[in-house]
This record gives sequence, structure tokens and C-alpha cells, in this order.
Amino acid sequence: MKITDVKARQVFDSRANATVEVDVTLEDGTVGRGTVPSGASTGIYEVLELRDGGKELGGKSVRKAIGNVLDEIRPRIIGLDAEDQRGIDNLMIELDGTENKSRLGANAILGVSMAVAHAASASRKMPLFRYLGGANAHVVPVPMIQIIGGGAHALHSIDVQDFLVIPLSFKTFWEGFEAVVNVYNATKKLFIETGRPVAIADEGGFWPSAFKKNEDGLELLTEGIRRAGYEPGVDLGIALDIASSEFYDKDKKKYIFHLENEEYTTAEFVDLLSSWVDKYPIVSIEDGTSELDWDGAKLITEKLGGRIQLIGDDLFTTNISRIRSGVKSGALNAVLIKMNQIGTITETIDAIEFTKNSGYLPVISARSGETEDSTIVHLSIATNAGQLKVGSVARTERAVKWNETIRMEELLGKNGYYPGASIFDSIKK
Ligand code: 2PG
Ligand code: MG
Repeated sequence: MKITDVKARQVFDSRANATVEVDVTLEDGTVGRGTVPSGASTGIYEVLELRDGGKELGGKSVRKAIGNVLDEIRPRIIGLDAEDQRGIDNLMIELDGTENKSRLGANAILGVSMAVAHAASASRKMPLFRYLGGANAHVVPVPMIQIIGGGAHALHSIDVQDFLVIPLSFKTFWEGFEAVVNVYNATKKLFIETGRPVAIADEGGFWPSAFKKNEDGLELLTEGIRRAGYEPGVDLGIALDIASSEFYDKDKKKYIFHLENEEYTTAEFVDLLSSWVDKYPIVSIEDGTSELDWDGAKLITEKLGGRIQLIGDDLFTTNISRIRSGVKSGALNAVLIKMNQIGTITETIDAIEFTKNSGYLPVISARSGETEDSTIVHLSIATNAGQLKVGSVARTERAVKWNETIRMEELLGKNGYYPGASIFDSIKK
């Protein structure tokens, strides 16, 4: 099915920042749409999100990226077969010609890549996961869901970025998700009882008011799980995204918790995180060490790699050559996968496959700036990745992803597989 038209426009994401939206039209009249997400705690090794940098919208308009879609990409892909996803993605990579997609902008390229995939699957009247993943796509992801938001998503009111939960003892996505909703509401009551305002951070989790130290978030969340009627560590586990690159001082080589005014060497910081794992029902830690601290990544893996999931987000940036370095040196055991860290659907799927083949666990992830686009839900099912992280249960840009997962679990019916706690079997020594 040939591409007959490409449109691009500026729309807005959940943080009221401009982003790229692309519509691709096929000869049968089918239209596919991709709306590009945007991060706040971005890793330095991510591909480049092209923003105009002028006066408009505080420098955050994306007119150049839109222009690149219309002037450079559009004429080259009109007439091409939309089902040649790899061919079109490779063509855009070549056309851009830079290592980090900085000429055309990764947001321009990804918008087209997503829209092409949606158009091709819609033309075949298939759900996107089935089109991208084929007959074997059947794993409904275990969700990782934020209850308290911090770090760059809450003006650094608390240093740790995400206090999340993962449902463990539930047989279906729906039941696991229901449990998370109950924890969210129970935690809301705890906020009210402790006199905290019920305000919301960027990803829909609660704004971390009146915390004295980072560990307080863990205590409150554990209590939230209990209050909702669940057993912490059995029914639901805690996941943390420390996002430590945000508070790692590269000159001092120290991790700095501004909230409690404490500095830690790598070894001390890894010891602190280990003590948290001893004390709280933590099943997963993301970016426990900085994107610049490979020794830290190895050390935390030695200490915790046989007990819990250790995810690299800023360290790996969905980039196969960086994931390969991690696998070779025995750093971490899981990879956060974000489409806009690498810039095309094809490279994202390649990174997921590489991660799985290396014996690491892929976790498909949204960004802190999101839209109504739910491509990542389909990406996770298409690749049987097994885990999905989307921020909280609240706010529509989050809810659209979870609601789509509910629908896809229903569609897969008894042929779907929900791994639950068994997703972690491969890392438990
Ligand atoms: C992360 C994401 C989502 P951002 O760090 O994992 O929580 O945040 O999109 O701001 O990088
Ligand atoms: Mg992260």
C-alpha cells in the first residue's frame, strides 16, 4: 500500500509543550498518526529532540522539525510501500546523516516512523501489535506505575524521581491494575491524613510535599499498599526510578540528596540503596547510579543483581551499542526502552530484541511529556516485552495507555499471556 501524503503539525503534550504530530495517508485513504512524546530527565546519550530555541513558546516550538518532515522526508517517502517500515526508517536515518539524528531532529523522524506503522496496520485492519509483532505477539505487559512523582517531574521537591508499584500476585493485567488503583487511592488518603496537599506531579503521581528525607517516600508507599489491603512484597512490590544522573555531581563524583543535604560516594550510595532493598519490598531499581558511572552500575549489579531488577535508562538510552557495553561488563540486568531515545520504530524493536537475546529484561516506557498516543502499548505486546511503565494511573495521557492495555488483554482473550511476578524469574538467583 503506497504512501500518498504526509502531513505534520505542532500539537501539545501533557506539560503544555509543543510536539510533532504526523499523519501519513495511503492510497486506499487510510490515515495513520504518530504523536511524539518528550522527556524531562533526559539522558545525555539520547538522540536529539529538535526545538527551535527562539522566542516562540519559550524556545520550545518545533517548527523546524515540522519543516523537515514536510520539505525533506515527505518527498522521499511518497510512493513508497508503507509496509516497508525498516526501509523507510533506514532511509530517514541516511537522509539525516548524523549519529544522533540532530539534522532532521529525532522528533521529526519518529513522528513519521510511528505514523507509517499506524497507517500500515490500519490499512490491514489489524491492531498495531499484531501488525508489528505477527502471530506470536501475545504477552500482556506487567505494569510499573508511579504513585509518588519526584525529581525533575516535581521541581526536585524530593530527589528520587519515581516511587512506583508493580503488581505481583495477580493473574491478569486487569486485576493487577485494579490493585494499583486501590493503592493510589489509599495513598491519596494518607496524604490527606498527614496534612499534605493532594497535588499532582508531571506523570499523575502525588506531588511530594513535606517529605524530610527521600526514604520517607518508601515508608509512605509501603503503608499505602497495606492500607489498600494488600501485603507489600507479596501482592505488590515497590519499584524506584532514582534518576540519579539528575543529582550526580560529576566533578565531586558524588551523589547528592538535596532534600536531606547528604553526599554519598558511589560505594556509599550503592550501600544506601541496598539497605533500602533490605528494609522495603523493593523489586526493581532504575538508574540507581548515574549515566556517567559505569563502575557504579557494575557495583550495584554485584550487590543487588541477583535479587532485584536493575534497569538502565540514562545509561543505555535504548541504544544497542550502549546496551552491548552493559551486557559485556555485567552492568544491570534490564533496559528501559523509549522510542524517542533512539528515534525510529525499527531501532526500538531492534533494541528490545537485543535486550532479550542478551538475557536482560526490556521495560517499555512512556516519557514524562505524553499525549493521547498509545503506540507503546502495542510495541510492548508486539515484542512480548513483558513490562510497561507509563507514569501513574491518573491523567488522561496515562489512562489512554492503560485503557488500551485493558482492551488488548480482552482482545487476546485466552490466547494472551500475563506473566505477573514470573516476569522476574530469570533474575532471581
Ligand atoms: C524516566 C521517564 C519516565 P522522562 O526517567 O524514566 O518516568 O522520565 O521522560 O522525564 O525522562
Ligand atoms: Mg528513568
